[in-house]
Amino acid sequence: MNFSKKNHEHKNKNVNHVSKKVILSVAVIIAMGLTSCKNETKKVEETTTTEVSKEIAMTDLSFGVRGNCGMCKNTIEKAANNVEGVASANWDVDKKKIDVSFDDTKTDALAIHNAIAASGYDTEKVAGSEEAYKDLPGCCQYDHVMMMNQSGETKSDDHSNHDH
Ligand SMILES: [Cu+2]
Repeated sequence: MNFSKKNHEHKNKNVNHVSKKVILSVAVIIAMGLTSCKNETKKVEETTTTEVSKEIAMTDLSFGVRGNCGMCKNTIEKAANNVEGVASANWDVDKKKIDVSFDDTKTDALAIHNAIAASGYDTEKVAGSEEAYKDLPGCCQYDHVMMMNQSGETKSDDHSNHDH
């Protein structure tokens, strides 16, 4: 058999005894190998299922933003899109309202309000930066008391934008 060569190297007199040990240990190693393989396969399957169930959930948000025209639209949407985590932004010139879709693990609503306000535009929650407003083209210097978010939703307890 194959074992005879190995036993010669060891120069062991108890050839039969050694062969049995070798056979036993080989069997144990094979058995261990089989069990560990099974365990690994199970682990891989579990990991895959977890990854599939973790889908990125986008949060949709709408709120009022003042503005006049297509240039305003560009500025407002650019400001919102520059916030990390924002997937899309669409401002409606008639409704004075923006629809934003964002990853809420990366940003939140207030960060988007602040970014738009910093570009010079009033939102429902944050008044636009006056400095940025002054730098807007004349046609874009919107009326600070104009109605916004014409979707029907009104927040009666929000007096932060009173400026007259
Ligand atoms: Cu404009």
